[in-house]
Amino acid sequence: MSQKNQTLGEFIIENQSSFKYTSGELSRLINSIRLAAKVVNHEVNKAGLVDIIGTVGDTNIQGEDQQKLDVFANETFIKTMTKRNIVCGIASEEEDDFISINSQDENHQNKYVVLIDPLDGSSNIDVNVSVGTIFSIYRRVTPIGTPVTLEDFLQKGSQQVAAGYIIYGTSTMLVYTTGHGVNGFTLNPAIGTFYLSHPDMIFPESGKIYSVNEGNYIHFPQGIKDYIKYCQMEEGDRPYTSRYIGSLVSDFHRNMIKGGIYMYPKSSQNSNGKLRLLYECNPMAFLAEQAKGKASDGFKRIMDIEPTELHQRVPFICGSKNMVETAEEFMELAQKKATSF
Ligand code: P6P
Repeated sequence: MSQKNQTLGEFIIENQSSFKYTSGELSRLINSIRLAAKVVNHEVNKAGLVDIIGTVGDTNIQGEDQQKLDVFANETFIKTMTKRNIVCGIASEEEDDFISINSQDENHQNKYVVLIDPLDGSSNIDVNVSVGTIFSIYRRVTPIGTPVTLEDFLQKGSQQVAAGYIIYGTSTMLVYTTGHGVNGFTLNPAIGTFYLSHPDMIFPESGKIYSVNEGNYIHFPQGIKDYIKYCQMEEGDRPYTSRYIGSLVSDFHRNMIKGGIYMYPKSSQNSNGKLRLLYECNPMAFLAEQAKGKASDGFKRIMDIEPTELHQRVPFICGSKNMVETAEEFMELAQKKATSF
């Protein structure tokens, strides 16, 4: 049983035996993500100062080329995982194609592939709103010893062995699951150590918060419009409160703690929605289900969707189980009405 104030390192060691593939490789992989998270956190936290300290030509105070933070985050996570000879392939929102990692001393002997959104919500950096990194981990399905193929990445979310996010907010947290519940670790920046601060995180079955960009309301499917109007009605525990940060990790994290629902539906502008299945929706869906919440595209469980493309988008509804199920009921009712004429 995990106890509060355990360090992430102690937690990984203690729980390694509960993970069915106990080669220690996954532990080393989570540790490499932890290290990269601390490096990115350092840069994100001083982002507001970049214009001050980085005003000397195109280089920053360290004399390095000025980099956009999402490019920096991408390079940091890729370099950290590559150098430690832990994964055989990486796919990133910032990379058009997947990267095959031919480990130096072994030929593609590693078993895991990682898909990552290195800095989700990075447009919020300029206005000092919290952002996040999202990661998803699978075992490869093609033969060990051969270069990874697209097939290793186009796996259903139900095949994930681990998933998580780092939220760079008022405090920096790493929240992840290996299929045995969800645990949250808060960084003590003074000593660079993550401590178990939120053991066994659970979505409240219901909540009073709905998160959606209502600026797109007129473009939403009728079922989503009907659900939003339901949230706004004076009845029972409603109206709910609308909270939308514009940063998936932040909205998800708050809703997991307080209870709520996040929606990024398809619209006439985004025919499949905006969020990416493989490195945004699937990892957040794994966390949601492990925290007794739910995640669907409005009709189908996110983790049952058969991927067809690396950067494919899907509609995304995720959060407290009862709220997601109510939204799905509105989607189903609207679809029935539309097809009954
Ligand atoms: P919009 C950030 O770009 C992101 O991928 C999510 O983190 C966030 O919830 C959503 O897009 C915001 O998109 O269209 O509402 O600005």
